[in-house]
Amino acid sequence: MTKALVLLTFNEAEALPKIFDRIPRACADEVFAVDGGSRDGTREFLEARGVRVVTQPRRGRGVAFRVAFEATGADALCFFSPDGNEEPGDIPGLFSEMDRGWDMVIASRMMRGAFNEEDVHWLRPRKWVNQAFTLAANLLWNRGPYVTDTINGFRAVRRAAFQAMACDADGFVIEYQMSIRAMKRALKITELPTREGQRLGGRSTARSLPTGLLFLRFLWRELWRL
Ligand SMILES: Nc1nc2c(ncn2[C@@H]2O[C@H](COP(=O)(O)OP(=O)(O)O)[C@@H](O)[C@H]2O)c(=O)[nH]1
Ligand SMILES: [Mg+2]
Repeated sequence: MTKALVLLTFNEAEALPKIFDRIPRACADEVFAVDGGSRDGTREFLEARGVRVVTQPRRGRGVAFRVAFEATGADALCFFSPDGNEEPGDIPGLFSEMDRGWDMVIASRMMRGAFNEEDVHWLRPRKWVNQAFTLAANLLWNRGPYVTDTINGFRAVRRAAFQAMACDADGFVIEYQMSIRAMKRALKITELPTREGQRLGGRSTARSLPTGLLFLRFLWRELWRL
């Protein structure tokens, strides 16, 4: 099974240099970045280190996932966002699980042994909203073991599985759509516990309320589709 590690970036020039050397690039046959149109030197930073940068036709993480599969012929792709939220040390583990035959392996911030960035607080609004969406997906569509983090983008996916999912979301709802479509098609999903870190600079473009409303609209639409 050939493996590609895909870095997803949009204006990450501040965080990227702080994490880049910790990315275990040798565990993949190929490493490249899909960029949403950075204008802060992200692309130049990567290219100076020999990383191919593929530019998306338009912004959005959903667009980036599809562009990544078109940009490589690898059998399994691991998606990593180098902003500090994801632990690069978990990448080899995700690939090893793929070698065991799973269709999709998700790094979970919610399962036993995992850590969510809000776990330091008593109030965890973002985590709880995520868990509600995850519960809905599991109740509606999952016939296999409970998936604890349907929304995390840090995951590895098999090419054939991604094709079967036929995802059309353009933005931040893409990971949730992938999880739901995988459940609907009874694909084999597993999870590994991960520790979510704090952003290392730059800023998030996923604003909570608009993203939440987008998820609700998406969930409604997904009820009526195969
Ligand atoms: N390729 C690509 N990456 C993106 C895009 N938008 C955001 N990202 C990356 O996706 C990751 C997560 O985005 P972020 O704004 O931090 O969302 P949050 O982690 O949910 O708060 C970061 O590494 C961003 O650089 C996009 O349009 N295209
Ligand atoms: Mg982030």
